[in-house]
Amino acid sequence: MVAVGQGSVPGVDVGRYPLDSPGSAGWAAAVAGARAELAAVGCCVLRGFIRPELVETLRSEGEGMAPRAHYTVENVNAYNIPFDAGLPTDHPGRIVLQRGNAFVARDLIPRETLIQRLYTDTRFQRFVADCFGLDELHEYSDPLAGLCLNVVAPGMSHPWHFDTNEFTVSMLTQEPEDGGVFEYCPNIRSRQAENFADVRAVLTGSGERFIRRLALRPGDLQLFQGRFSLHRVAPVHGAVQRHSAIFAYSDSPGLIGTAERTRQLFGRVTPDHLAVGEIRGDRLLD
Ligand SMILES: O=C(O)CCC(=O)C(=O)O
Ligand SMILES: [Fe+2]
Repeated sequence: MVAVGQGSVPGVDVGRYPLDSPGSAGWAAAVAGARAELAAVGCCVLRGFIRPELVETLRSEGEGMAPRAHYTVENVNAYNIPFDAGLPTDHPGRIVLQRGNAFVARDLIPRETLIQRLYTDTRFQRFVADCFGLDELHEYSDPLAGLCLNVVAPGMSHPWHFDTNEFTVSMLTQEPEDGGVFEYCPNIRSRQAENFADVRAVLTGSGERFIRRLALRPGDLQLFQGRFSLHRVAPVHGAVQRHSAIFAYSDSPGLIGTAERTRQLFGRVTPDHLAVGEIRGDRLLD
């Protein structure tokens, strides 16, 4: 394993992205670039964010934890709402998709791994907050959902969906041999308009005009606004799993998932989740 320098931002190529000197010209330029891309298409990729000599560490740490993922195939829709919600017959929420990705929960990700150290690093958090134009950025209180490894095995996909949270930070840690491309439809809906016909076109395979594809490499950092941009990880092919780290933050403190959703995603809950209904009814993930 390659040692990460003492005092450096864990694994980050600070030559390209000077997270260690907030407010410097290089820092401001990186933030300005990210903001412009986010404003235009709701997505930004910071290429080579992790130092090249640490990309193999990133990959092998992910490979080591991947067997701890909760493997299950769930029938879902793009909105993650119940199928019995009484939707009109042509509503895209009626289209059944199979969610075959699996998450390694935060409490099963060793503390010393690069992704765990990056998630809690205050310089990383400050940089991410600035890119998204947020005054505050908080780690989740949720002991499982705050940081996850998303595992998409060959033959599986993470189907089309909108995110509940307005912004997502992620990093590919292992590339599949083939497939597994991140696809997204920039701002296919807005706060004002659901645009069901367009969403339906994408879900039924006739919405190619809306779709963009990202050629991600391990160690690239992706900033994404998934609330308005329908997105998926296309089916993975070949013998190698696709792994990505999901760094979940919120602009308000104390966020924790519902027991029901937590059980679906991770196959279990913690006492914190069971206490949620009583103490934090206003800060649920769903
Ligand atoms: O793993 C990825 O690249 C995408 C994950 C995603 O869309 C999600 O977790 O909501
Ligand atoms: Fe998503």
